[in-house]
Amino acid sequence: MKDAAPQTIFLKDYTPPAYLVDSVHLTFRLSPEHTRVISRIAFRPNPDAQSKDFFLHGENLRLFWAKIDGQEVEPEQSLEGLTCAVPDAPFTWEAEVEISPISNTALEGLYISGGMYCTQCEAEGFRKITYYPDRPDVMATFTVRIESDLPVLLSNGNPVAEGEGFAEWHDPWPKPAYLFALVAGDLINHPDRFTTKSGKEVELNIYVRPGDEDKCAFGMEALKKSMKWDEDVYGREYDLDIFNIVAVDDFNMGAMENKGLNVFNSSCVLASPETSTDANFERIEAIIAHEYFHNWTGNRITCRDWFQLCLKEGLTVYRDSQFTSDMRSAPVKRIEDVIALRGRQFREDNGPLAHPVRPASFVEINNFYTATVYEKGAELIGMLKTLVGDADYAKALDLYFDRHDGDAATIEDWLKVFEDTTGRDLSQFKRWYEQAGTPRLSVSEAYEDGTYTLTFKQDTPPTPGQDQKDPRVIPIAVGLLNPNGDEVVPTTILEMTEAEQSFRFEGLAAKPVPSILRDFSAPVILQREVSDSERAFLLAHDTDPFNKWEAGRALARSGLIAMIRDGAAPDTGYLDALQAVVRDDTLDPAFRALAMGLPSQDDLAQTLVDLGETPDPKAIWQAVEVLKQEMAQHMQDLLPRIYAQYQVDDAYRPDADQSGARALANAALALISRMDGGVQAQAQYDAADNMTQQLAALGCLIAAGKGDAAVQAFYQQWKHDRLVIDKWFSLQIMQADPDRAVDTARALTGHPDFAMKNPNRFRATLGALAGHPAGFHHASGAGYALLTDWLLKLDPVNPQTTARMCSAFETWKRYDRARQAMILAQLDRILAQQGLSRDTTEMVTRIRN
Ligand code: 0A1
Ligand code: ZN
Repeated sequence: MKDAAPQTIFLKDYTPPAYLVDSVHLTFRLSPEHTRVISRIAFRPNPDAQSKDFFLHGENLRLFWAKIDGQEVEPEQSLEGLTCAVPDAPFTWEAEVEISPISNTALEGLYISGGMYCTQCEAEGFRKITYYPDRPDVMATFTVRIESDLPVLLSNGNPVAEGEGFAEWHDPWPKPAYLFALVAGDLINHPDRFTTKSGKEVELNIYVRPGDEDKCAFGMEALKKSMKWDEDVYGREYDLDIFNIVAVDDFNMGAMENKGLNVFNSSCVLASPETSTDANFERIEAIIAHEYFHNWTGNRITCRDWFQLCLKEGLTVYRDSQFTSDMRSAPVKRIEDVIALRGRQFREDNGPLAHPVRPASFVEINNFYTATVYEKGAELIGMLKTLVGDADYAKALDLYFDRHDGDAATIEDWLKVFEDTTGRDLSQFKRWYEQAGTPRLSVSEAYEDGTYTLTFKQDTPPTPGQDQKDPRVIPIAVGLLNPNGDEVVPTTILEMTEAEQSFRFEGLAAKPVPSILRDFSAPVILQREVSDSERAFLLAHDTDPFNKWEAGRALARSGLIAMIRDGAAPDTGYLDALQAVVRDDTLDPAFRALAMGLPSQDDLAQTLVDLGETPDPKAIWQAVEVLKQEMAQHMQDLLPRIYAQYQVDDAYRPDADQSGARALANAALALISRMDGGVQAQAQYDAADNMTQQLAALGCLIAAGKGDAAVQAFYQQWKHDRLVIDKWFSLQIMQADPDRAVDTARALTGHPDFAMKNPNRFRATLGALAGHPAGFHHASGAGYALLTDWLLKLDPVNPQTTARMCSAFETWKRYDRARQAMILAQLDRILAQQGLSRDTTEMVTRIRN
């Protein structure tokens, strides 16, 4: 059978489902090759429907029989599902199908990972399990019976019965099929309990494969903190008797919020000091919170259709970032989030894959789990909160939960609760959801007779399918400093609504220095001619930690650009200003570590493009190397003191304080290694009793060209641990010299531990290469060819991960003609592959246009 031609689906074509479902009963007879799924589904006609056609999604299912109200029927089957004549009244549908979990390498639907059965149904995986109206606006209660000899049999909701070879679960909360989950395996649980604020006792479990049981404690603490935080901050309580988390090795994404049964990529839940870095711990805490918070923002209130994905994802990312800010350091979290936003979302928004936070069309929804939907979606929530204020934000959220509990809602519903709460008209704000592209905000200033005027102009470049952009509401947080460094106007929110708009500050004794877009109050690109001396002034005096960091980053960027463009020497003004920050013991060490970071090479490439230049990835890499060397030299007296001062003597804790100290000491170590040839790094490597110290030292040794022995020793020490070996794969590539990166990656794809079918290992290898700009964009084109070879191998196995990794090519238009031609040739090679998946076809087609 031939695949149907991929169809574009449009938001404007939404129609309500023809039939609604009241309840679903499923029986699974598990077997690797021949799992049987027997369904009994209570349907009723939807009074709001525009059609009476009965259609059930279903893919790769072998149908044995189907019945309506007990009478066998002969449905008409197609590649996408089936149709059947049905009564114009409530009826019961029953069917039995067979599926083969063992052959499911796409990891959507029911599959087997490391001997464990598990499911992934978001977005459209349930249709690979049984025939069903697989759309989020069809919500039903589920009762599930699992028959298997495996000891642990889990599904959503509460357990209702279990016995020899079976278990039954009932989920009383109506849900869409994408939240269905089943897990079965020989698993070990890490148990705990939580009492909700109204006194409900909840059993908590983290289930893992034997051998991983020592890596659950941190995740469990994070879960309990998340449950408490959602009660305290949003008033949201948990609503089942049990909450289960399962760690799975083969998983396309980070984790999944299935009702009462969250499934996690093992890299996003398993943690121990010996095997996980501080960054891993922080990420795990955030992802556990994210999935837990979905219980209200996603599950109790879900999305009407997949165009509304940002309704649950933007809000839930925003909530998890609030949680991390509360648990750790808010300024540090904000800086980290903005680095990630600029690195992934601005890049996406600026290229051929740009799309609105709420897309208007898609071919394959899996291609829209993007930084735009998630991270920019979260920025929109933050702006909304800034515009309405904290108190009205809290009221609007209460109204949202009251009004829409149990609904499949839309962005219109979401904005309406804010309009009803505040009386504001949010129609202009809605443009943020509908228009793609990052606004450029240019600023000019004037000072006369004590009045200081800031004039802003906003402009958003065209994006695919959207040539014209309308002005958006932009909350611009501004503070003003006196020339002596005192703050004369504390943070004020300017609400920009026009294409061009001026704001006046009166009664100022002298021309102030503005600190604009504090705390990164809007996801825009600020374009302002600022002298290096003003940047150094803000780096020294700004009271807003984000803008203080931003000033240092801008200084570093302008110095690097001068080095790349004009062959300038490293800017000593920057080095002096940085040194002052690094030595300032009143500043948070984590902040100082962030200040020592340089703009990414990808960021520098884009900055050059914005200046009308064609970036040379190797030249960018070299400039960064030279600057790092200068930093090491310039601070050579200070760095050993910092390194020694911020050694942590206490027992390892992955908290903000300790990890901040380690981050600063390790940033110092990276520079020290440039001066001492890796002696200190080797000492740290040998003494390390935690992965943060060990991996940082290993990175320094590889970068110093002294890593061979440690690389071998690390492998011998950790070859039994899949997650640590992922780090081993990626670090070698990340730290490789640009001329060696492709060969290193290629050699690692030949390593016996390379496993294409495991998304983590694939990303650790080919993703690391794509993340090494000077290696990936090597003038030989070998990086492009190697990635393409592997994408072509992976596509028939796992289309979702293949398609996502195609975004490595999204910046192709930045580069010179020779590189462009080589990339286009590889993209054409991908498109020419027989039977290329819909996922990859859509991505490559969009990138190429
Ligand atoms: N909803 C999950 C992310 C997710 C999306 C799709 C997946 O498979 C295609 C898996 C997970 C979250 O936001 O965490
Ligand atoms: Zn999510």
